[in-house]
Amino acid sequence: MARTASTAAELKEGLLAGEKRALARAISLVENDDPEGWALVREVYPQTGNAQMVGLTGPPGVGKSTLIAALTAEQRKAGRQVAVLSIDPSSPFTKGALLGDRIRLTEHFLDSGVFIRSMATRGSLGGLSEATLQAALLMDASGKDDVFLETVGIGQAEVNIIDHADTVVLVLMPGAGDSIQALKAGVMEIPDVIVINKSDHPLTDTMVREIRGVLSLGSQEGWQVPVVQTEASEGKGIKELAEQIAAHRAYIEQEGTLSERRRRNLMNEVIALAAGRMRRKLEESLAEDDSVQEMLDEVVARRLDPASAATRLLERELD
Ligand SMILES: Nc1nc2c(ncn2[C@@H]2O[C@H](COP(=O)(O)OP(=O)(O)OP(=O)(O)O)[C@@H](O)[C@H]2O)c(=O)[nH]1
Ligand SMILES: [Mg+2]
Repeated sequence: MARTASTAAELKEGLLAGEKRALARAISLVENDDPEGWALVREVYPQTGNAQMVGLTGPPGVGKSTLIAALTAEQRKAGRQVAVLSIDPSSPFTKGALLGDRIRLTEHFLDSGVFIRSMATRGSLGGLSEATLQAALLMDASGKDDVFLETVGIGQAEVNIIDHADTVVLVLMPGAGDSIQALKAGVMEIPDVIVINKSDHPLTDTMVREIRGVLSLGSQEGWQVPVVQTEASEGKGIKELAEQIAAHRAYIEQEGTLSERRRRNLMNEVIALAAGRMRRKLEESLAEDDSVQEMLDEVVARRLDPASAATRLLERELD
């Protein structure tokens, strides 16, 4: 027991001191749903809230990882500590298969000021699992100045990242007409910054015009979403992107929307955690409790409707 306690204390100390290994170990604990991991997050939580959380989302292959690598280099030049959390698409068929493949940050692996981690979303549709939020908090607690969250966004999927980022960057590439349609239709939330990467492509200008057209339909007050052209693989436009991210950050800080946004994010986080636990509990009772099975039989036999069954199930759990 005593040994465990001292190890936990050491881990916390290492984490708060910004040690790479302590951070890696702490994230593994939460990833494995180890109670020690949750306890650690509980303890270091008061030390979080200092990192700038930037979410990059967008369709597969648009260059999110390449952009993050370039942004990381930019932030390192300014002496900032960086963490990158790349979230793998949740496909039950490719569980973890894409791991590593998605990260284009090899140049930063040996830098002690950069921490890189890839996580697979365990089947929770569309994004950041519980463990991912905890991992981001741990990165924050370990003193990172910038945390870049990467997630593949296809329609609804980016809603999750918006819950955890102070600034959301949507990355697109020329010719991605679908994304413009999604933005127009409101399927995709309007981000804080839009990047058109691979701007060496001849269709770039058309794309920028179309995006500006969609944005002009939105509010002309408050933060005006900048459209930045980059060529991530060549390091072009990265400085401007970093500046726009910083400008957005300054804007929300000055307007007081940062704290509002974080309040909303944390509320969402609490609800997501509670909902996740509730779901697990319900599934357990479904598997273990005969009376629940019998109730389900009633639904199958069309004697009880699904909504009434759900009400009964909830009443039992909340008692
Ligand atoms: N021509 C060109 N290619 C680029 C540019 N930026 C990235 N690429 C290439 O595009 C491919 C995909 O880049 P990634 O950074 O892996 O894209 P991603 O959005 O992270 O991809 P996923 O994580 O798989 O969704 C790679 O082969 C990059 O080298 C660019 O500005 N111009
Ligand atoms: Mg990637």
